[in-house]
Amino acid sequence: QRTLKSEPRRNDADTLALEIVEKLTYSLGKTTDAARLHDWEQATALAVRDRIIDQWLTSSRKAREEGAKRVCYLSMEFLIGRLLRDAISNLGLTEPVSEALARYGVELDLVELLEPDAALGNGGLGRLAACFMESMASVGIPAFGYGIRYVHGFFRQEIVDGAQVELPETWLDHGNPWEFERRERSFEIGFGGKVSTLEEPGKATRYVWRPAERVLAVAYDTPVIGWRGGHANTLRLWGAHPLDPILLDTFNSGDHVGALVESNKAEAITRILYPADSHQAGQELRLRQEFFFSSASLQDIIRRHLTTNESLSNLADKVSIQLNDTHPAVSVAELMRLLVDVHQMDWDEAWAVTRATFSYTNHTLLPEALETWPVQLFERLLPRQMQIIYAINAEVIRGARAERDFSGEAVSAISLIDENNGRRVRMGQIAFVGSHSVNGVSGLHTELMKETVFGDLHRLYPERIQNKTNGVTPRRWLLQSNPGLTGLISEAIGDGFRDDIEKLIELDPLAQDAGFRERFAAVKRANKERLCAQIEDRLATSIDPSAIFDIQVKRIHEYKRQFLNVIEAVALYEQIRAHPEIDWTPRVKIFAGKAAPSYAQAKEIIRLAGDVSRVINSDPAVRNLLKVVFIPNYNVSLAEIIMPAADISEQISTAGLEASGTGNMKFALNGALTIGTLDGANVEMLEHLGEENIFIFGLKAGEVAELRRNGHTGRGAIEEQPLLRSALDSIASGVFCQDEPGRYSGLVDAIRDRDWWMIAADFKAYWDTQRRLDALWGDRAHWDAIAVRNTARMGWFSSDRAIREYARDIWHTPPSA
Ligand code: 26W
Repeated sequence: QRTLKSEPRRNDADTLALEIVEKLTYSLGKTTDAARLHDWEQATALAVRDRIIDQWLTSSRKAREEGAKRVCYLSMEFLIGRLLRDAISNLGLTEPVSEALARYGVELDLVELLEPDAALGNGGLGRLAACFMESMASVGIPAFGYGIRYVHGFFRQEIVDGAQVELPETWLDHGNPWEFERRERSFEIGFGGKVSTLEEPGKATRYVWRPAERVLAVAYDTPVIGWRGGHANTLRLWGAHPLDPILLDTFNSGDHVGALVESNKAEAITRILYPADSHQAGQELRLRQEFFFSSASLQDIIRRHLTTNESLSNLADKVSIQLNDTHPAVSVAELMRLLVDVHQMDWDEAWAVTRATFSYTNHTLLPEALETWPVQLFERLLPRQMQIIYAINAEVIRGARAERDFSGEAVSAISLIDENNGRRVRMGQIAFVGSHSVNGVSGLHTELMKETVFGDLHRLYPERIQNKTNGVTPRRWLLQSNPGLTGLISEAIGDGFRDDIEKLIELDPLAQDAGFRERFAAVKRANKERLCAQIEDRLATSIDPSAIFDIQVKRIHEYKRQFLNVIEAVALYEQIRAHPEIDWTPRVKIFAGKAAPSYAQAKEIIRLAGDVSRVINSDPAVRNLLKVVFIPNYNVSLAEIIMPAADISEQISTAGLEASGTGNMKFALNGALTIGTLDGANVEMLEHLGEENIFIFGLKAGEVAELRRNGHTGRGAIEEQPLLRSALDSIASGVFCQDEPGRYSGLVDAIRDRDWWMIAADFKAYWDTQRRLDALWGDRAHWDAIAVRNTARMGWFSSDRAIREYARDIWHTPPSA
């Protein structure tokens, strides 16, 4: 098999101009005169896409011919963002494409802005999956990402009268040039129905599942191109379609709506992304989504395996399936069903194959986020999988009793069924026992997994849990989003860091070079001006780029403590008013992030940030010394503008609760100073940066746990700290919401009466650390030196490093780059 283009393509502007105009003419039917910016965007994407396809076909053929082991990354979410700039940059085409377009008076930067974000994820977990896809392609690991093609991705956030409003997102409205529908790659997915048995003399009983409902899963493929175009992998997202598009008999009998009911029900499965990232929705449709994409992916994996292998016995030698949290954990039962019921493998062998094939990553310890399903619902929707779970459970418990003397409480702790809360299936337990490796996403998180949620399973299988600290792709999060800094680094240390990001360490000595520091600061200043323009544009608020930009962007959640940050803003505001004689350091506090639609407290925090910003920003007494800004609709594209523009990165979760964080890495890589707790990957950042280069404060995870055990409330801390007391009094008494003075009394009472998230407990340490940063800002040489060292020392936090560790320790797949 040969690709059509056996000659390597030329990468000069002439060739690209020709190719782009060819697409404009023959694919879009437009002349260069009539073309609008949107047409140029489509034509550019199509021209670039051809080059990706060349590499894609080559990579797929190579993997097939070599019979290479493949990684299958099963994830309910892929938070990709835009792809055009990523593709152009990874193919090394930024200059020729810009030049080609410039010949027609078109600016590449403007063209890129027209692409909608692919927002098929909520936050950290989904963005990590996207970074991992890019890194697997860059490192040269043959891989498939498997997920769901949501018609509506993550909702668009608007702030109306101060409150978050959710609007549907429609990324597919104008087509998607990056995806290929593969109608021939489709599988039937069943739901409900009955299980019957077949007895044959001398043979084990066979189980046959006859689903009551069936839908079709159709593959939509997107190529993912790695750095320097060396390798391309496939992101395969499943769309749900009805087996019969319309029930003609029903239609002909006059029931025109009823004729479409089944079709609508099928398509509903992949219509919408659930927008909660910390509370289990617990709805049937969500379980349907999970099973739908798990089963489709497994059927596809088995089909591919059997085209080149005689049996499924060696499945684990040829594929490694990574479960991205528990959302695809039903895969453990479904693979068992496919192996035993459909392919007639013996149970014990199937169980060994299953465990050798799967591995599982946990991304959260929050009890309310751990997935469990009512046995009744599970049984009704997936009757055969439920039987298999019971059988696995019996075996695990038998082993625990026999080999490790487990009994009583220890047995119920490891059981796949929670008997204490109305019988529920525990997806974490299933993922754990069905995998040969279970990993956390930072050192601290992994240790806490062993001590808390998986304590008993860890005692039963002490070798199974390991750590794989997260990383972020330096292509998107430095080279593409911060071209100014990238250019400066190249001038200083050459281009080696583009291929090996750990070479950034060569910048370290330049922290002592005043000339370099000034150029570094000038890049930061330009990035801040770019953000100012965005804020001016979106909010009609003007901010001063010479102030400290203190930024917290992430999902809104109590444990992430945006509230603590807002309280500090209020306290600072009051101090500035009370002491106008002091030489305050000008600061802009910037927030962005979405609240889950059903998360009332998170929505109140958004509202409070807006209320506080209105009062502070319009008070002449603060003379621009303090501004507070909430930027609506945070997404990947906005993050690409925000990360390079930060002076301070806020990573202030209650210790023990943020599994890793990845925004923390993006900020520091771009030269922001972190103020943070000893939580998640902040701990490893401290190790790599050195304690002079990161600003750690507050309680440690163990201290939080102890205070909680001792019935801590916020009262003591509030009494001791007049600044905190006064800020809370102002918030509670309606200073920022005079139209409805009681609006925030509930939020404040929660701190006084309980302080579950340790806001009062940590306030003083946080305040003091912020003032240390204020003072440091006055010593700009010192500040800039720390900023340079942050960029220099963050190379380890690349997702390339993380992926190489997964490949070495979990997947056993050799990288080729
Ligand atoms: C069932 C509802 C639900 C949906 C999503 C619960 C939990 C989730 C995710 C696991 C939440 C998540 O995104 N976790 C984040 O994962 C990142 C990548 O590992 C970490 O960096 C973040 O610390 C963690 O919060």
